[in-house]
Amino acid sequence: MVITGAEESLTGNPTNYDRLQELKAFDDSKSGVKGIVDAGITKIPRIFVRPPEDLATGEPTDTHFTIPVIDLGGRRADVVDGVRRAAEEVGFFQLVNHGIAERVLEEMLEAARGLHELPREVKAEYYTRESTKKVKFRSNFDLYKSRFANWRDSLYCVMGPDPLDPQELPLVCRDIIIEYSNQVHKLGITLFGMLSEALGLKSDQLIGLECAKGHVILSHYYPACPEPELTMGTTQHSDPDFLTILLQDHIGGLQVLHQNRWIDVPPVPGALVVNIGDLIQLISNDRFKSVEHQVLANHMGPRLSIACFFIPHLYPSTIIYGPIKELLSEDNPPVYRETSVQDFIAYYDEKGLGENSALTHFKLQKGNQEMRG
Ligand SMILES: O=C(O)CCC(=O)C(=O)O
Repeated sequence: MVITGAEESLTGNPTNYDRLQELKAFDDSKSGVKGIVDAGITKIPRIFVRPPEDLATGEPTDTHFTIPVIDLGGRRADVVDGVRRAAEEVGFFQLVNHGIAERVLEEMLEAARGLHELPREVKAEYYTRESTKKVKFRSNFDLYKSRFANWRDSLYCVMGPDPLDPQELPLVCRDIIIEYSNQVHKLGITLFGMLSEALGLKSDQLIGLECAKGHVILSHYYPACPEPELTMGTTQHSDPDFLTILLQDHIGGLQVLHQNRWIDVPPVPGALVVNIGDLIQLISNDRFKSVEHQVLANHMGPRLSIACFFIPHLYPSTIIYGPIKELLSEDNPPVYRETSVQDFIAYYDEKGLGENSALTHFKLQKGNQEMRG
């Protein structure tokens, strides 16, 4: 693999830098960021290096504001109210007492580590960018579209709505992914009921709109980085789904953009992080916020996180999504045009991660915001 280091990228002749060739060399290695780290590098390859202006977006970290923590074991009306406020004001909250046993959370993180730390040749069997594959290991889904590669590898598994053949999952994490997937799906159904009520709708309305119809589990692995100040674990972005439930380990690094300041999402033992996705912002007509977030690279690591995206990916859904009509009025006309999940995802994937929200593309022009009957 010929990938050059940060030193050359900052001081070398830029005409010597064939970015596409270096991306291909990295991709063809099928060993991800972990493979580079295992090779013993001390300077990060320049496909990962960002100029300072691309590292410092937003204002400095705000240490006064904290992400809300919601106790799912509380009185239902209080929980729904907490969910409503968090969804409207922050777009993120941490959830405790959610019903998924700590044993399951710990085993899930341990198995994800086991997967990413398998020998290169075993992981390479799963390494692919083929769009129809339900289980794939890869580094940077938008490798050839983004300006800078992220310091992370991921295992991507489409868990529903059609059941996945367990044999497709790597043995090291097979049973626990299935168990975690079932439990997090149930939790998602509970949360969609609460989000419906928080919008003043019938509690089954979002489920009726198939918001929990499909889910994808992503196991992210962020190796320790020798030069974390030059790169990112995950670029600033919002999520292309209805809702995300995230399990993070103890390392930290996840940050949320709130009023143009980065807020840390500190690891809370046993908690899950929940965030509103772009498609809920669209159907709630901007009432609930799909907020940008990022992950810092770190000298410490590896960091592990397990994201569950509620989205019927690879499923031929026929539902067309637009702002829910019960939420609209003369004073609150639709802000977005209608779209299918497939079109939304195709647009997001083409665009890649970044601060330019996919939602902008689906916004109606001012003159076209008519009420639908
Ligand atoms: O690893 C994390 O904490 C966040 C991952 C994330 O933002 C994503 O999967 O979209």
